[in-house]
Amino acid sequence: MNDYAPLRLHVPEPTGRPGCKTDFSYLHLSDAGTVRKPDIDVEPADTSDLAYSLVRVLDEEGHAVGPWNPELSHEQLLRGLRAMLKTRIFDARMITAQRQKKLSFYMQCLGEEAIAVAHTMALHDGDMCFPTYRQQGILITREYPLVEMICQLLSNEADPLKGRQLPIMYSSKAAGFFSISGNLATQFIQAVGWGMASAIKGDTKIASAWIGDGATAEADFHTALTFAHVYRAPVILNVVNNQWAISTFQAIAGGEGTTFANRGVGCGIASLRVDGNDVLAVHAASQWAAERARRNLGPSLIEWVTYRAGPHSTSDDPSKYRPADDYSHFPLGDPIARLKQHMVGLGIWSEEQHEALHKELEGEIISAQKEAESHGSLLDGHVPSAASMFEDVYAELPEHLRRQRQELGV
Ligand SMILES: Cc1ncc(C[n+]2csc(CCOP(=O)(O)OP(=O)(O)O)c2C)c(N)n1
Ligand SMILES: [Mg+2]
Repeated sequence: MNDYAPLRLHVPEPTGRPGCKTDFSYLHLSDAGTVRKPDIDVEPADTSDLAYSLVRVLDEEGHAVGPWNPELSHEQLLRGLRAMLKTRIFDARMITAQRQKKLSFYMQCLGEEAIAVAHTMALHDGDMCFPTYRQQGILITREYPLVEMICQLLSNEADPLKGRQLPIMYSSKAAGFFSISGNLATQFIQAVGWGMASAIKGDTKIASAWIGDGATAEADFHTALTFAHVYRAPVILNVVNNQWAISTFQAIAGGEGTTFANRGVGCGIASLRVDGNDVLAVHAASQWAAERARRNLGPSLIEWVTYRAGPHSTSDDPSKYRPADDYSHFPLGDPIARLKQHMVGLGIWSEEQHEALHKELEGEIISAQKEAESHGSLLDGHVPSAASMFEDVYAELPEHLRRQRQELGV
């Protein structure tokens, strides 16, 4: 006989479910301006307090406070606001186009716009991003042509990827946007490898890797951290903790008893946990990490705390697994509203200007959409010809594929 109770497992649960309001106290927030900013040559082990607190710059009134204030110029603030708003309007229009059956699938980044936009603003042209499907803000900030993005979404005759990728899985070497892979977490090992190659070549370009909270449970995440640490690869490791991985809560991927930022510290990587809905904090932390990478001080891992405000994709209904109004109670607010409040407080922005910018961007997106649709959409069947599947793989088409192509008559 022994006096032990039967063994049991712990299965994490979210603090809210449909009909039961979320208790967001699990987030462990810090007040704006209270978290220290270490020198860029900080020892990774000396960042463990930063992996548990939350870097924030914008306070409740929209003032920029504390050591992480990046002191952006008015032009930079406006550039950030513009790119975030453009991303949001673009997403909204593409969801409508998907509902109209012009495209097969879409994924929005509602509520997470600040992360991709302000991070990109802190990078240099030529730095390579290895994004997931929720960083369309990178392309928009780098002013990649909207028409090409929409042609990719429509899988039409002018799709630069010839219909070979799921909509939203863009690819542009020139824009420093590595081909998106549907296989989660592959971005991390590829980015570390690219950064290592950049160092081996003696180049000055750095890599930026992206992953979601859920995908950190993949082995590739951990492999990437080991390589990044061992070789001090010039890479920024971004973990976007938007609280959800489709219908599973972030605690299921291991965010309950520790933080995702703390994974980095445990691997010997300088790490920060940052308010992802605070565009100024995102810019400052990204710049800090980029500078470390550029000066051969090694990788940095940043956990961006944010909230996936919309459904996972056009194939998801989140009201089945979380309170429908959850986002309106998220304590870090909305990134666009917060930057707008800051700019209005500075006296450089107004409601009227905001409305005018909204109209202007909407007009730009509508005309890009019209032009893209003139090349076809799923509705009219103007999709790349079947012949294109035989192209771009072999320098000389092998005999058996030549025969298959003949059989198809294309
Ligand atoms: C290796 C792998 N496993 C599972 C999937 C299916 N899948 C696609 S997105 C997703 C959720 C990912 O959540 P997270 O990493 O938190 O990113 P988020 O969607 O929240 O941005 C899953 C499970 C996949 N594409 N690849
Ligand atoms: Mg997620």
